[in-house]
Amino acid sequence: MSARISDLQKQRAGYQPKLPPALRSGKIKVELGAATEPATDREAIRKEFPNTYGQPLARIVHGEGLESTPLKVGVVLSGGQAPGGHNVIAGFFDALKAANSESRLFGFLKGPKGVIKGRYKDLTAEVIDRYRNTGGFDMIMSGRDKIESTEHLAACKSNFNDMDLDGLVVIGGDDSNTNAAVLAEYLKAQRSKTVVVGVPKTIDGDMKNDQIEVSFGFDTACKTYSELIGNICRDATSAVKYWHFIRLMGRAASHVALECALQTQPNITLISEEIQAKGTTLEGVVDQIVDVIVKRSEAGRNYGILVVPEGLPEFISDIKTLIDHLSAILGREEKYIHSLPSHEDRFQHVTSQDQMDDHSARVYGSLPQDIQEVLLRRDEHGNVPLSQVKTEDLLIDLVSDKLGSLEAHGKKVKFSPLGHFFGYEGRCAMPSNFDADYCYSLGHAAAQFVRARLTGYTVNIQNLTRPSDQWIAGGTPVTMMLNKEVRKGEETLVIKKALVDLDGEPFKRFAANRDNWALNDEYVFPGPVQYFGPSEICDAPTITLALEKGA
Ligand code: FBP
Repeated sequence: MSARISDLQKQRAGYQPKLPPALRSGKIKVELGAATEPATDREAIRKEFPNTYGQPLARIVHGEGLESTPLKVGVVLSGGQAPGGHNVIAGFFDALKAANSESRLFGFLKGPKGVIKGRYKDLTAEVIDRYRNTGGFDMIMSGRDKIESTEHLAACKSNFNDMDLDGLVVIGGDDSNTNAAVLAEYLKAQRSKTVVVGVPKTIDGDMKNDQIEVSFGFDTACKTYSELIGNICRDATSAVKYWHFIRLMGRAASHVALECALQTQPNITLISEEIQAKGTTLEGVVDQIVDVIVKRSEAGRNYGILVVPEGLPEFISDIKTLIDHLSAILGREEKYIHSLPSHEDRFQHVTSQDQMDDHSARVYGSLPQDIQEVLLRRDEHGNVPLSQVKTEDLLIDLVSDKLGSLEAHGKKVKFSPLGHFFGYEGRCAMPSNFDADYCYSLGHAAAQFVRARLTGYTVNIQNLTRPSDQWIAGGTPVTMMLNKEVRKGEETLVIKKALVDLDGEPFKRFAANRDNWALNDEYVFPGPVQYFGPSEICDAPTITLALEKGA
């Protein structure tokens, strides 16, 4: 890494993140509540987690209780980057050292694979200090491998024995926290002393429930994308000639798109969950967009902003059916299909009458060739690599065709589209004050759970829309958050993924305003994330969180 750091980074290095009162206290204990139950699938969960099922909720409070023996602890970053990961580690480190300066922290390298292979580095104060309040996961890097198989679990146990490890903190999303619980269960069954604690991370914002108010990183990523969208809105009203189609990251849920819509008020925002609930077809989606473009054009506005969530294709009914058909065909004869000499041959084969119905064949045929090709690929987990689908370009093509056909019927609409994708631009941004404080607090909380020898928990900080003086730190047993979902084509026990709730306040606020935003220029320009200045600008949570909590 470069020896030179920016002036802002220098200033941020000195920022002291805020902590909830209980975590600031020199004397800390973890209070256990009543036993918990998952909402569904109880027997299946109890069967897979006999040693960690039904553990109580836990809350960190002021009081005597936790021992201060020196600990050896590991930390791993899992999955996609999210702003604030370094602060989780810094908070974890500071809390461990505050309890006993002899404690040591090891960072497993490049994600869960580092845990399986036993690759780690010593995280000293010197290392930690270089990364305080910075974005990215580059302190120890991340990876998407999973600790799943019995061999992986056994390898982890053996590494932990060799390292004499008291605890492991897994910083990840719903899958990684589920896998952390599996590891916790395994280690407990094996009478290992190593406890495993999870921290909720993902910019997608889909790891949330009654216990976890928001995953870290969502705040900064949405604010960063909103700045960019606001800038484009301003450009659109200046140039008055382009329609900007903006795809936003978020593998499945549309939380990022919804939050950015609430912040910037673009003309059209597609919410995948609504499209799925209404069973809207691809043609239906295109018709909705064209309707707004035509109406704006009639009002003399041949420009506008459309926001589309990355996960959209799998929520459109006929694309979903098409993907299911293609998956079934690939399941039967993937090798044969990929041995065919040209895309034309593959197309003819998969769309033949004995393979798929006419409607799916027509939908497939309506897609541009590059997207047809992506839909014939599967990643190592059997999923379509959807992030490679340029949905913004697909919509631009289909809308252009539709407008072309209107022109053939005498209705001419000027349409100059530009496509954008905002994803990686936001994942490593310098954490907002909200994420810096929240993550540092999560790290502190994780340290107290390891000190209390609690395992199979995901830590949380609650009351997040209030000032940090009123934040409450605690943890939820992972078994309480599990349910059965189909992942990689199989029913699996995982932490329930939170999609956009169409009855929730954020969606209702959006739905109540979108017709106005569609036709008029009601754009809002949030500007860049602010780190220094008035608290109402620097420390504000997302609109989504504020509306969900009635703040
Ligand atoms: P996590 O769920 O692991 O936090 O990752 C989320 C995400 O940023 C998605 O929004 C996006 O679809 C995906 O990662 C991109 O994955 P990759 O980093 O492998 O390109």
